[in-house]
Amino acid sequence: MPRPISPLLRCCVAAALVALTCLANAQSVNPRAAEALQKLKAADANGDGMLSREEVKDMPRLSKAFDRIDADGDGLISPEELRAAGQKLKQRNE
Ligand SMILES: [Ca+2]
Ligand SMILES: [Ca+2]
Repeated sequence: MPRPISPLLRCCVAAALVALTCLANAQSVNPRAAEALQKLKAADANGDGMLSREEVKDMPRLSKAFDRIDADGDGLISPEELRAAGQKLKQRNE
């Protein structure tokens, strides 16, 4: 006869499930970041993972904010710079 699952074990499983759900939610809570990265990939014409001024010229908002986003001033927007800019924007909106 199988032993019944102990309440403690059941509790642990439930906690783990809750933790997993939270983790999944935390990842999907940021669709904007995912969207931004997707856009970056789509706009990255030469596929170097960076956005040049030329590559963002069809995105007026990005184009306008180019100098602000390009933190190190190398004339290219890296994913990190885009992420940092997005975070700053988020902080301002909060
Ligand atoms: Ca590029
Ligand atoms: Ca840069």
